Amino acid sequence: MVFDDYPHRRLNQLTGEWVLVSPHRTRRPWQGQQESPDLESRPAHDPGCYLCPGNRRAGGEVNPDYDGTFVFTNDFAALLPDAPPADPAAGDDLLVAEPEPGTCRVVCYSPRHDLSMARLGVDRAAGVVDRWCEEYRELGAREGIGHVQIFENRGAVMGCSNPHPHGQIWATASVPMLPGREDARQRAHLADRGECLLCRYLRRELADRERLVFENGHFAVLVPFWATWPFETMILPKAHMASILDMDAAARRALADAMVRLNVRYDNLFQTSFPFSMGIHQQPTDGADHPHWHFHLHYYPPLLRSKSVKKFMVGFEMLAMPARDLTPEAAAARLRELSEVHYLEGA
Ligand code: H2U
Ligand code: ZN
Repeated sequence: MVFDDYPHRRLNQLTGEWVLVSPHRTRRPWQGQQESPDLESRPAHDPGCYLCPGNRRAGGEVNPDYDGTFVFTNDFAALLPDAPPADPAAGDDLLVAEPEPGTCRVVCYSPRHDLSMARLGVDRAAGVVDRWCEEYRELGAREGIGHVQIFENRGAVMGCSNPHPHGQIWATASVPMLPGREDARQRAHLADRGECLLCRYLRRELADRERLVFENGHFAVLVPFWATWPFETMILPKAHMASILDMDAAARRALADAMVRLNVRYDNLFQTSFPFSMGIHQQPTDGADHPHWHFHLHYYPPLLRSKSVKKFMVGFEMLAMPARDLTPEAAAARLRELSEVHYLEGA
């Protein structure tokens, strides 16, 4: 690209936001420390973990002796099913507030305290995908639930309180801000161009291959052209699918395969259990038709240079716009060259 060596900004087609890219800065000297691989191992069962089978949670309930996945309503849920009877802020056009009824669930991926998606194996990971589909279907069908956000927050640097492999689901009445923006952008793109934004984008990425990390029969894993976080990726279904419920059994398994392989590469990058927030963006559950929606997964990892050097969204980024030095193309090349054998295998 003509901008390869010059500061430029790139448009995030999904959000309409811009990111500043400064490729020339990656040439400045870096006296980074060489860090040793993370070899810390955890027990398969931790008596003090509130997600392990048979243990008591804060709410007083005892977890069943589960084998595959286990889902429960969050004991400290950020959302509650009932709206207050009267709206005290009604009519105030300055201090605007609305009730947000909903529910929060925790999804344990495995009874094994010591595993993560990277080391779960494709069969078990496919079980997680099946469970996500069930939850999305069940919560989305509920009266008054307009959106279901499936996500995982992993690693202490991300503020995750427990290493036991798990994710969360927050179901809300309204469509939250970020999926809402993607909804509007995808809708406008289909209306203007007569084609799905992400179908078109994916075709371009599969032709260019510069930002592609790997692919399987049903999914592509890539660093988006407009990525903000250093090693940000997206997983995109090659076929147009509005939600995870559009996947057949083969596609579900292929998604599990893509997630496991990406997580292995991530762990291998800095030889640590790689922290990130990931989430699935898909069509709202408001009952309306959403032909413009192409479901996808976002991975937002904070690490920049090593297992202890993370990117901070501060200064210009907090006050003006996000910025990056490492180009998405360079990040994709790094991820592409990594092994798909986990660094702890056989260690
Ligand atoms: P993290 O993914 O941020 O670690 O969150 C795990 C969730 O588990 C967190 O939202 C919930 C917390 O509220 N939790 C319970 O529901 N029951 C417990 O006994 C402890 C934690
Ligand atoms: Zn545990």
